Amino acid sequence: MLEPSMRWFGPDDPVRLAFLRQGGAQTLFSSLHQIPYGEAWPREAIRARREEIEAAGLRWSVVESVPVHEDIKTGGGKLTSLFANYATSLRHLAAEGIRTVVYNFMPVLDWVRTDMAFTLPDGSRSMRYDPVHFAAFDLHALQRPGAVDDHAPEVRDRAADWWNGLDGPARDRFIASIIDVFPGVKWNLTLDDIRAMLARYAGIGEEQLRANLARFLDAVLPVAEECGVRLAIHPDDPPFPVLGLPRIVSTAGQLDAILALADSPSNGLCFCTGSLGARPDNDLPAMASRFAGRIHALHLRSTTLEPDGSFHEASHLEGSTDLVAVLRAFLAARQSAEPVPFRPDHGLVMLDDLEKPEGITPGYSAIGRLKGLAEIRGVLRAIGPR
Ligand code: CS2
Ligand code: MN
Repeated sequence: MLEPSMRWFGPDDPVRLAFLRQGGAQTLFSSLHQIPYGEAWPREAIRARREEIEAAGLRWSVVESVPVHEDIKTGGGKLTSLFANYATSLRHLAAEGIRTVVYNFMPVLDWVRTDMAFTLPDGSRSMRYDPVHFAAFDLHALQRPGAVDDHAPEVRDRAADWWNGLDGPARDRFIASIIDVFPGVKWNLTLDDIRAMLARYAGIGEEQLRANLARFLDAVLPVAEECGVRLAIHPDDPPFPVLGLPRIVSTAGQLDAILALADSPSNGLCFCTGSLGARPDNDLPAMASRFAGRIHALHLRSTTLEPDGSFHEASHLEGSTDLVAVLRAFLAARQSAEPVPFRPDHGLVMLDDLEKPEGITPGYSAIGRLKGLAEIRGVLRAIGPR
């Protein structure tokens, strides 16, 4: 009922297909990162990727992601052709047999961390979010108008101290690690690019962003339904507002509101415990149970919440989220026998990966993810249906 999967970034991924299969994956989450956001995916390119995956003895179960262009999120620009292109991509994917499509609706940035190499007590490395460091980015690097109102005075003081302690190269490295970590692509964005992107959201609050999502779904869901594609929205990471931007995929109430936009199996969720778990008021087992029927893909990871509002990514079975409880709740509530692909959402950097000179795609180490996958498969063997 749950299919073990891994993410694969395509031919440029330093982790080879065979390794993912050896690690226990049966299917893959993959995307065509070479295609610019907003363009239609040609069927031939989809077929080539599918065949490459199948030649390695795996199956392409989930597209993560067909990205949503910023114009769709802001509601400005050539929406008619963007919607048509998205629908074409869905048709072409369905024609090649790939019917689960993850997307997100996070304005401007994908996931945000402030330390991409946070060393844990055992020497393995994780990624961390620290509100003080993020405030330093917002106030001192970006110098966003209005930022001062979004951080508590004590956080602002600590942010200034921390920023003043960094030299020029350290500041540059820190800035790059925040603004240019979109999965699978490198845009060489500058602070000015981010300022321009942020400016487009002036006046867009939660209601307007949800209306823009509704408009997107109105346009593409009929096509998704017709060709049997299930869209699965990925939660916001982190699941609270950043840079003064609205958030609409962070809480149970917000997920309810999205599902209510269209009562259709094509309007579904990618349930990411790593993202949702960074909020202490998200009860993940309860949410996994409540949304079980509309969850089309699972990202499994745990987050350790620290007392000051920081968090870091934990080993899969440790941290603040009880993944065993989440899986029990999901399996108990899920009615359909249709398999749901799950992947370890990120992994720690450990063992030989710590010494790889070429570095590791943030979050997507081979060994740390394989450890996570193996642990989760063990849990499922013990608690899951045979
Ligand atoms: C992913 C997301 O790497 C990750 O953290 O979970 O970036 C995810 O791929 C996108 O947000 C989905 O569109
Ligand atoms: Mn995720």
